[in-house]
Amino acid sequence: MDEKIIGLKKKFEDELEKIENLSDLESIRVAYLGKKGSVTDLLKGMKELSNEEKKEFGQKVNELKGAVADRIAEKTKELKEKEIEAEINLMPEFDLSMPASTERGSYHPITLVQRECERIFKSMGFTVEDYSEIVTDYECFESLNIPKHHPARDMQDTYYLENGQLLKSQTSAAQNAIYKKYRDALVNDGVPIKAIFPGRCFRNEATDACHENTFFQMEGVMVDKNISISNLIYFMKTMLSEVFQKDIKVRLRPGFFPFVEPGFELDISCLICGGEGCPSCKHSGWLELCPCGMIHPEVLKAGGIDPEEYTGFAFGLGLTRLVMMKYGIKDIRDLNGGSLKSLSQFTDDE
Ligand code: FA5
Repeated sequence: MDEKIIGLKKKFEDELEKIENLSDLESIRVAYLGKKGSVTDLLKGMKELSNEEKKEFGQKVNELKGAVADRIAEKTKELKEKEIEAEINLMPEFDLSMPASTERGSYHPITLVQRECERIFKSMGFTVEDYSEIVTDYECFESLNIPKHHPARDMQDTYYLENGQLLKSQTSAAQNAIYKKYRDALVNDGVPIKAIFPGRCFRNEATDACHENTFFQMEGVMVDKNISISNLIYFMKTMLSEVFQKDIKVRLRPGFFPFVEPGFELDISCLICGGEGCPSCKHSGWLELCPCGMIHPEVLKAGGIDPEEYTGFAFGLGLTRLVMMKYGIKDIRDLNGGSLKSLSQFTDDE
């Protein structure tokens, strides 16, 4: 029986020597130590032995089992180290002494204009709020006086998630949360709510020179006692003259949004064609830039604010369109195109 053990051990060592990868090593482990493996098989021949011999032979088989297991563990370690070494050899070499690239990136034109608007509004006492891109139906529509099946929803078809949430179609989706966040300070301490919230919006849109399916807006709200349309016009005018650093022709016309009453469309004379008409302004000479209005009493109520006591204005600036006008970009799609060559024309490396 001893020769059997010695023979099997030699056979195992010869086979182990030739193994070059972990999967072959696993096969040899099963062939020797598995339930039907050669080492386990040795025990089957013990029936003919005396009790004393059985004890001695069993002990030797167990020693063989342990030795085989140890050799497999050693080989596993060796093969794993070889695999890591091979991976390292495949990696490109890094020369840590090489000087860093001197080419610097630049900010996207939308980022630059957004920061400029933030600076202007902060200087007028507004806080800048951040808000999620994924919102609930309540935030985007119902809290804004747009119940289910309201026709105003047709203008803002967007992308829905399986859980019923949606990619926000307008920054107005943050209004309700902002009112709830600041109403205590308004009611208890008399601190007016003055906030802007820039953000990315999404709409299921047929794209053209002035429509994208992904674009930026910047919402602004102000709520206090005795806020009127004159306050709204003052802030809009200040913002536009600061952004453009020159006189801009604007027009205010009635506009319908269920969350403001009265509502307005604030258009600016197209700066691409000087008001003559071009594809960027749909040949009208005017570009819809910043709808606005006095916040609807139902919207204030949904935000926990008493509309009998407080009034406010809200606006939804089309930030991407503002960028087009500021830099004379004729096609809105260039802003999302990701071409560094064309974008770098409009930016400076800050
Ligand atoms: C709204 O989204 C309202 N939430 C704005 C608002 C806020 C009204 C507060 C009253 C009070 P509208 O769908 O018109 O409104 O979009 C506002 C601005 O976003 C537009 O004037 C335009 O400048 C910009 N905009 C809208 N859709 C697109 C689009 N597909 N691509 C690029 N800009 C767009």
